[in-house]
Amino acid sequence: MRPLIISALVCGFLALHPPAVSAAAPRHETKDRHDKRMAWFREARFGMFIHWGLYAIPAGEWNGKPVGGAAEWLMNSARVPVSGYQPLREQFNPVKFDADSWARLARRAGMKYVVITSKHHDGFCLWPTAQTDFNVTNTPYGKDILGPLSAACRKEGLRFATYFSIMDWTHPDYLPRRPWDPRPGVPADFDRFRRILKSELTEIITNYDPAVLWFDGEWEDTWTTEMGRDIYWHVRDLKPNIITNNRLGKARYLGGASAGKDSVGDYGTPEQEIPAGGLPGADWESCMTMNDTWGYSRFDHNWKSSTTLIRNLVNCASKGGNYLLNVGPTAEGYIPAESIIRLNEVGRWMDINGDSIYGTSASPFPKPLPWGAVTRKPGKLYLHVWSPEGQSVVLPGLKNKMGRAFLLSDPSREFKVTRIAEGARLSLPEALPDKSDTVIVLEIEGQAKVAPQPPISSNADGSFVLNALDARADSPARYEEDKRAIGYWTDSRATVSWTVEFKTKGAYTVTVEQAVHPDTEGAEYSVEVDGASLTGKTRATDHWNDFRTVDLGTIRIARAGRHIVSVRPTLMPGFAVMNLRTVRLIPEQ
Ligand code: FHN
Repeated sequence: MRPLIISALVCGFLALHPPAVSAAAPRHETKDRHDKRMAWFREARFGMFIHWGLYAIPAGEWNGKPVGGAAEWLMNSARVPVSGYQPLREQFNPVKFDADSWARLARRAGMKYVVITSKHHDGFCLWPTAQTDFNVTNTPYGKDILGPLSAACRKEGLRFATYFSIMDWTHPDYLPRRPWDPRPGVPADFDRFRRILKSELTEIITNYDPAVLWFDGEWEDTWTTEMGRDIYWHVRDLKPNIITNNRLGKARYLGGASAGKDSVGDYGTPEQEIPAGGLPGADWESCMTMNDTWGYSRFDHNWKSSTTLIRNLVNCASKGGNYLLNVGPTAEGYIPAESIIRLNEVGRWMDINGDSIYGTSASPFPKPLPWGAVTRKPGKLYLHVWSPEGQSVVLPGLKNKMGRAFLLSDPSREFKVTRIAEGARLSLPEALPDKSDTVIVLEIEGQAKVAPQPPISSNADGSFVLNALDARADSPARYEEDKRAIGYWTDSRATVSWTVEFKTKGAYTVTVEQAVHPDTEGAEYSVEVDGASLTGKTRATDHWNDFRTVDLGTIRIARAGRHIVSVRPTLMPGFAVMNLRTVRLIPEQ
């Protein structure tokens, strides 16, 4: 059947069966109702991301040459005009697309939901939309993708969800134009574009009933938080219990209470990273590629190991978040073999250890643990051990009465756990049964209770080294494990601080180890202790991971005792204060 006829039929269907707008979603949602709406998401912990569209055809190559960057950005990276990109649809014919096998792969991997790009930045739609002819019906393939995949997900007991890009490099009404796009901007009507977005979203919700709408491409100046809020309520009114991510607003890198006025949506979306402290007070989901690119690239062979994928999943859950792991299918409709192999290995681990992931809450220990990670449920700690130092691990500050400790994969194998001054010590077997992550269940009485972190005391020479790992950072500032520093310090109201025990009063030289992106230099801040302070002004280093030590001068501590040492921004001319690795206080002789 000619594709255009299909579009007309869809259009006709929608005209005859306008989407039944459910009762409007309550504008004030009680915590109880919000928790009910988010419950399945918090239980799921693990989902599949699918980036698939016309970009799978060039697969990272254009005019016979490899194009750098993510494959789904090829049109932008290779500066392809619309007239050169849209003809790709004449080649879209994924005859090997098998929705059932994709959904089965996700289920066997232990995933509980699937998010597919219904429309990425290139504007190509994977469903027979009546809003634009730049869609899957007008291709040699000619058939709906979202329908079969949503049905296959349901068959496998998974929730179906759709990614949806606001930014659109081809739609005539989207602005801004790409710099190399010769089309005049004049006839573009952004308000009409927003109406079309709403109609597309109405089609998706009405026809495919997604559990999540995963928005993206919100960062350009033509898009505002208010527009995002309008879309949010459009979709919530259509489906009141739907969940959206936070990329309708302009606060994607924030989370929890700090997200504030620019935040629109239900959960935070760290990307290609796992916030070291999670996003306190917020639901969140870290999305990551399995190699380096979201869309399929024939040049990207930098595949993460299944051990890394397992530990990423555990790390997300141990910080109270979800892990959305991406696959980029080929133009033929195959999921790459490298992805399948890894997903099957993760699935074998999940078959045995899924209880330590699904429905768990964040670790009760405030700091990262050197030997692995912890997830928990009432009455149980799941100790994820992969890098113990010696034949035991310490649970710092644990105060609960403890019961049995046993291997999740074989409860008959028990381990000795003893109370120590620092908390508790768990003895380990000679060899860990699972090198990727051995899960030991520790039964505890009631909810986990952990003693607060003791104040930082001085070294033998009387100096203090205040590390980022031990700092309290006001959101959005947070610890970044790869930089061993406080990063994402994008709000000048956020301070970083430590509790420090000074045995004596006296004068100290203060140094700050910082990295400053050239675009953000000139931020001013003060280091404050017990009423005394020193000020500093940042100077650029080469990049966010290029740390240099700055001497701020001498500060006098007038009284021995426990004091808060804080670093407080006073001026932030750029979009961030600094990345902060260490503050040192060296006693003056
Ligand atoms: O630009 C996109 C990118 O192509 C990819 O879709 C990721 C996935 O989260 N989102 C945007 C970059 O943040």
